Amino acid sequence: MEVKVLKNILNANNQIAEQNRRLLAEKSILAVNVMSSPGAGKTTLMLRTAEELEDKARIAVIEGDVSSSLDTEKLVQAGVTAIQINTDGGCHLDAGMVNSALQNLPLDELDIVFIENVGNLICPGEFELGEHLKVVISSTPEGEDKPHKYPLLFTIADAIVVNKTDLIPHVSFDMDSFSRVAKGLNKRAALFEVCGITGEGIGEWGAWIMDNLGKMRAEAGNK
Ligand SMILES: Nc1nc2c(ncn2[C@@H]2O[C@H](COP(=O)(O)OP(=O)(O)OP(=O)(O)O)[C@@H](O)[C@H]2O)c(=O)[nH]1
Ligand SMILES: [Mg+2]
Repeated sequence: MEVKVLKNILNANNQIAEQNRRLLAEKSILAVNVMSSPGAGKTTLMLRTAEELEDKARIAVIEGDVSSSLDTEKLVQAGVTAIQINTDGGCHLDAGMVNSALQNLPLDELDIVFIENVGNLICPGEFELGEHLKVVISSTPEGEDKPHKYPLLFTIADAIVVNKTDLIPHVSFDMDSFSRVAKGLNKRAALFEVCGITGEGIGEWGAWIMDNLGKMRAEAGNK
């Protein structure tokens, strides 16, 4: 019985995710779902990405948090178009929430929408949002064993971003071991090593995003 209930919820979510996909395709917008545990550096990556892509693409960020609008305020203060979703206790975003946020963004003036999911390394992996790319951030103080212990997000990710590389000397994070396990779960994912404070590695990450925007638009043009 419970399995059936969960299936119904996921089916309903997937139908709205499909609507989001159609809306994004109509507007030729790339959508990127950014997931991580709380504090791994999602908002910081959004701020650095907005700087990196400033002259290359018009971006907006949908901010998902259980409560508060702190992350949106940070982005807006930095001049980034951003909109807040509060889940009021929910541990992940769903496609309906993203649909409401999309309706409130100036879609005709955007190239890329980043969706900062609720800080959680488990639940966001279960819910399609209609995004083109799934990204998981793992920060070095969390330890190199996260892909072992929370495999789902690492398995479904198109990119795995290791953040807080500046802290490696202090937290004894073994990058080789992390990469080995992550690649064992998912050979397809691009792997980036970045520092949200110094901006190291953000150039490669930004180039990958732009590359995916180009590919998405080329594929849409061929249809
Ligand atoms: N040392 C260091 N600190 C970082 C780095 N990136 C982010 N931080 C800090 O880590 C803390 C959390 O960063 P956020 O970007 O707010 O993390 P988040 O994933 O958005 O957090 P939630 O939205 O609460 O889940 C902040 O104090 C950041 O300044 C980094 O590369 N190095
Ligand atoms: Mg945040």
